Amino acid sequence: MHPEDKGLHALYAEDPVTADRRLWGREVDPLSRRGFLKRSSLVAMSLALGASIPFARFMPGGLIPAAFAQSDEPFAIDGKEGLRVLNDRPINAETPAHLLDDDVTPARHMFVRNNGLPPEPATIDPGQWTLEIAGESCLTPTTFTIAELKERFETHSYQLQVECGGNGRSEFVPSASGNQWTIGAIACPRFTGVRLRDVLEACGIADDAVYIGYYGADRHASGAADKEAISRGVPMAKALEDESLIAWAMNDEDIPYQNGYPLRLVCGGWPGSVSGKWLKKIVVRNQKHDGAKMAPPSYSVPANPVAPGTELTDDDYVTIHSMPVKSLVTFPSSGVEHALGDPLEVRGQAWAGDLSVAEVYTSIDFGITWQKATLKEAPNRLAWQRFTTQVAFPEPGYYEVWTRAVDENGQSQPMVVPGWNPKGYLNNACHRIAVQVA
Ligand SMILES: Nc1nc2c(c(=O)[nH]1)N[C@H]1C(S)=C(S)[C@@H](COP(=O)(O)O)O[C@H]1N2
Ligand SMILES: [Mo]
Repeated sequence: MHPEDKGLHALYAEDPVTADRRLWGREVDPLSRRGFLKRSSLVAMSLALGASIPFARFMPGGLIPAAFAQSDEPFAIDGKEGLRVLNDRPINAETPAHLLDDDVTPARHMFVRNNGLPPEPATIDPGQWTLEIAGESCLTPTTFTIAELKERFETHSYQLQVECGGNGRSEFVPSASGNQWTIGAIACPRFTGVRLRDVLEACGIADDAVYIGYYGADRHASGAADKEAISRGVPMAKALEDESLIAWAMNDEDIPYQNGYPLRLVCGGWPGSVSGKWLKKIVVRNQKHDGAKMAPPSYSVPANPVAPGTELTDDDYVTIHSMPVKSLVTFPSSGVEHALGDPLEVRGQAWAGDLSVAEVYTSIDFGITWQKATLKEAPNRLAWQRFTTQVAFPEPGYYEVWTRAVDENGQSQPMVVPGWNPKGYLNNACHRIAVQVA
């Protein structure tokens, strides 16, 4: 049996160093690690945490305290602040949860997910930039400048979720290759542009149109000039929604370079990969788009649940459409110290892809009991929703605040990592923060 097939708990018992690297990308303090091997090691775990764990009796075996997941690595990406860099070639960087506390994600805090080599900044001239609309199901292929888009079509603004399909990948066991996103490949800024629908209709959509695909100005990581890094798309119904935008602005400013300046597609609520950056061309297709990273296993999951580690063939997969329900505690940040007696104000964001979020709950006893939070409505469809709640702690010690959202169809976030899949997509397990109550 491959060591990865035994599950994390077994791997910790056998080879804790490898298990740490798999889970955290580094080795953790041995004292901390020893703590979660067995419940009998509670003393060691409490020592490492510097506090007792009042709800220890409810703590799932093998649970690694959220307090151990913190990292304050330095970084430097032009125009970005506070992001955790996962890869610098190409640049991939995620946002710590506490920097997602704004209702509208500021540009400096929006994550970056690059598949290839972005166009050189010096080669980008928004005055010269063109967008070509073509494809076998486009009746009148047309090329627009950005000025022409602004002039010919009505301008719309929406706050839209962009979440990478691989957000949460780091928690899958056996681990999936790719950027080890933890929770921060999500943002919800406000985009301004024209409706994709208006532009496509102006160019004539043939009756046989089923899909659109995008092409960006970035190139494949190999540097090959004729090879796309990524060229994905959405079915016609998603493309024609009011909120699907060809955007030139984010939060009333130019879109940041790393997020697709000067023009990008935004189809909110679906894997971020459908929202093409540095947008140059859109094709209307009479078949499912077949650009780079459209075929399985990219942005695809098994049509039916599979055992972790199962090998699949292309026919076993379906392409991901809407992202699942999810939530994040954005205040306080994990590891906060709190005085016993005062209730702790907890707030965060919740979203559910194409759907709205109906309820958000928090738990301080490892998911045994749940308290309903106050939830705001979204400013528009496909934007995340703010939740707030007050949490009271019964005695001093180490706590975790867990948060769980439920979508309008009654689907809840799972408490543990859901449906293993080869590429590590769609992990919408509950978010947890550590709180030390003294
Ligand atoms: N042209 C182009 N568009 C792209 C990508 C890319 O590498 N090139 N990455 C996609 C992926 S996988 C995601 S998750 C989102 C991320 O958007 P962001 O980098 O602005 O956060 O952009 C998508 N659009
Ligand atoms: Mo992505």
